[in-house]
Amino acid sequence: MMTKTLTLTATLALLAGMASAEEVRVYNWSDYIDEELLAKFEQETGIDLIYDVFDSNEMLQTKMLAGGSGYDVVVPTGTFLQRQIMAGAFQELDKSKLPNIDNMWDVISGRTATYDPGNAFSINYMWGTTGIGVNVPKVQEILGEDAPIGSLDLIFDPANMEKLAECGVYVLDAPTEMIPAALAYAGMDPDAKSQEALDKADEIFTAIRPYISKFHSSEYINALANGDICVAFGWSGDILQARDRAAEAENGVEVAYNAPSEGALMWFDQMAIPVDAPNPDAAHKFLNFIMDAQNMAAASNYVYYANGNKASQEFLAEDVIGDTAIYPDEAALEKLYTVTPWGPKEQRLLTRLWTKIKSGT
Ligand code: N2P
Repeated sequence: MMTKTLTLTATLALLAGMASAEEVRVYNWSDYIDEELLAKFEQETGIDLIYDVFDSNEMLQTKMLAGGSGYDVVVPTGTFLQRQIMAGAFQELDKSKLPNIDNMWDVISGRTATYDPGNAFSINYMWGTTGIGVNVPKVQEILGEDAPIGSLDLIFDPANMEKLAECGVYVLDAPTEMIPAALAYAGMDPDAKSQEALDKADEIFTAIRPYISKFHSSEYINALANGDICVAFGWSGDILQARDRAAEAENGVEVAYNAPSEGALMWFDQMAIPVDAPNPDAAHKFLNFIMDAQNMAAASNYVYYANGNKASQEFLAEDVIGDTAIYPDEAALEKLYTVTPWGPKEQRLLTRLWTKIKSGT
């Protein structure tokens, strides 16, 4: 009798234990957080955090439009978020569960409201620009002291690219960012989506295609840092992370990031909760944790991206808040542009063009 009672008690305890093993699944960009924060979230909440990474909006969008991703928190860029909201992919945030939302910065919330009116479905995680990463000594050795490291000429002028090909050039596998850059180089509206614009982008990429060694959206961090490549067209913070990795390795590689002088894309990555998230309550806890001023500052200090959290600013390192490549001043801001989403039909044409460009045929 006694034994049986104990067994039952033990069974109940076990079941209770299983029920309390709460989980939250987060799907974020690669190289986009200080992993110590993930451990801190688990310690503070007792919730198991499953953290997966991606490096392409298109990949995330496929999952969001199909549904059933199993994720509780995802991080699309504003333009993609907007289309996914319209497709019904997200649930409205319950702001009563997000007291730290008061920490958010009205300047950025004002801008993200363009993609998510009233910021009803998302909070800003990070924002940044898309631009040029170079191994300065290497590029100057090849193109001379006055190499145009801050200009789109570096990437899109075939005469430069032909020479740079010998030390390696990667560009993002992100058509919604690379096509606008080509259009900015041509002096056209970077947000144009007409056939004429696509043809122009095709022409520009076809001329430099033989000199691009890879289209990839995350490998360039290490490739730049260890000297495998000398140029990457990529994301601001990623290139600044490459700068640090190179400095730590003391390998003679000196990386610099520049937002192109002709104009750079400014984007906003937004945390949102899928409509079919298994654990929306834990998702809100994760969002609230991220919006804590010190947590958000720790994330930015680690990945070198600006964030949309005003209260975090007093905790930011000087080489983050004081760097106009991360927190642009008025003059830097004037050179940044934003873009609008591609509709379903336009997106198909864009994808077809991008596949053609990448294949080099
Ligand atoms: C992080 C890159 C995120 C920027 N590695 C893309 N929106």
